[in-house]
Amino acid sequence: MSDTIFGKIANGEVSADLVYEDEHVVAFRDLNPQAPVHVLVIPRKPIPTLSAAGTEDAELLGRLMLTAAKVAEQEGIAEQGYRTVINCNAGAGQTVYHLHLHVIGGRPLQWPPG
Ligand code: IU
Repeated sequence: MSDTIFGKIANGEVSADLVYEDEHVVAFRDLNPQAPVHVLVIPRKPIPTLSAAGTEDAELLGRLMLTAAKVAEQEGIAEQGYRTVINCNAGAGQTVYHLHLHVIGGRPLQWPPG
């Protein structure tokens, strides 16, 4: 259940700068922020990566998205605009194998991303 650092954050074994939590998800500030606001939203359930999620996770995936929007409101970046990103597997830059949604904002964002 807690074999990655994010699993340990989810179960409270490792501390993080939490901005939101409920029984399903936890949101905390990224330790190496890429923008003035950079929050990671994770499920408490240790799904390793997006492609490992199943139809049984549909509601949980929806909760991740809705939490991202809630965090953006809370952080004051909703109106200006923000980006949500899921890096899936190594080729996309995933480094921690506990599903996480990046919420990035507070500065102008370029498209396409690198
Ligand atoms: P990625 O999508 O797997 O590349 O993102 C992992 C993120 O987790 C990355 O932005 C790291 O800065 C961040 N992070 C963290 O906030 N705290 C940690 O203990 C570790 C990584 I390890």
